[in-house]
Amino acid sequence: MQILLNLANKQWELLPTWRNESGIKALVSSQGSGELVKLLAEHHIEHQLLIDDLSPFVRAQRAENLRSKSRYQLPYIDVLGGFYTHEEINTYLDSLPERYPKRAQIRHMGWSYERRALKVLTISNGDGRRNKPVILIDGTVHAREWISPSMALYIIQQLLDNDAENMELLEDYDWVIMPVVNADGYEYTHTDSRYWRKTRKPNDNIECIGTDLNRNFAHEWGHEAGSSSDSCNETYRGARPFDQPESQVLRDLLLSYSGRLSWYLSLHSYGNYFLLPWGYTRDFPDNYYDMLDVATTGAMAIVHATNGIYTAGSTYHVLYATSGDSADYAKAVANATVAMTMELPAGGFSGFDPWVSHIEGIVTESWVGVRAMANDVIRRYPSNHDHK
Ligand code: 0X9
Ligand code: ZN
Repeated sequence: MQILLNLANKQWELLPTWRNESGIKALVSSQGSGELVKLLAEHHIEHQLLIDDLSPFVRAQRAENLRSKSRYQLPYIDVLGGFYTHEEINTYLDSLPERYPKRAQIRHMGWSYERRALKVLTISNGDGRRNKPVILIDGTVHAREWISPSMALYIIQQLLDNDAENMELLEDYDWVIMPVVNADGYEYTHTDSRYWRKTRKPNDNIECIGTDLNRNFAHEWGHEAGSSSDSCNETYRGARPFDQPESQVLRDLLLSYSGRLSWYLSLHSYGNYFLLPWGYTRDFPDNYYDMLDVATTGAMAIVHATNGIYTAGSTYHVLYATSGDSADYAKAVANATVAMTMELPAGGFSGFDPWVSHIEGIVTESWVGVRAMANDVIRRYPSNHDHK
């Protein structure tokens, strides 16, 4: 395990994609595979080649996606019918205020490093009441986690199109949704490299590109245990906190709601986890057990609906140490009452690449959880009606 962990993220881009008590499945670049096999043999680690070349699989998925998407005409999209690019998602978002003039509002928050427009949607019930408390959801902080923007889009459609069922969620709360934070990385996974995680901004060390946005936030930034100072590593934290335009935008968005941010939910994949602060320390925030109750409500709703199993707890304890991630920042600095990372279910070969035909099952199941948690948050932290 230690040998593999030492190799992970290093020169061969080793990506552990799955593990249990008896084995580990990993993805490695073609240049590195020979040397990896040699090293495993030297250390007497039993191993087996599962797939020699993953590119036919990636191409097959790409073809499935393009075929399925071609049935729809922008700006209308079918969230369940494909994975959409950043540009397609922006076109869809931009169409919403026209369709829902009283209920949907788009804010252009800034630009990615490669100058893609970073947009945020606010959904309300249209009653004109200002300064309601807020549920803030982001997606695609990590580029390859494609089910994340799909889930953000599904939530948008539930709140806007399925209003009869979901209007109560908007009675005293506004929802703020940013489906794609890491726009450049996400685009790159569509065009060049399906398993890219980080941003696309070059580093001083010209060999390696990109920073892990979820290690670039200023709260307890830079701990060696939860992030890397090596720009070639997948959890590279950047040279300084917030030296990425995309994390600056998410920071500004979070701070603009501090004081009325009841729930911050960051959509990632994969692993079926509800992860709570802190990531950087074994200690717990003051209201940890309230947050855990909310997460448990989500886990219970999902297990009742589909038998899907989620684990809830602090990132440090149930996953691994992280430092400088957005949930810790939202809790500590933007004063989120509940801050949470949701690791959606795995799909496909690597876990990051569900087939188009699997989107519906994942997002409908996850919506059961998100809806139950939203109701729980709304019940626990009722809005102050004096804000007019
Ligand atoms: O490592 C991460 O950034 C997240 N996992 S992922 O596999 N999607 O990369 C988990 C971050 C969770 N951190 C907090 N909730 N504080
Ligand atoms: Zn992630």
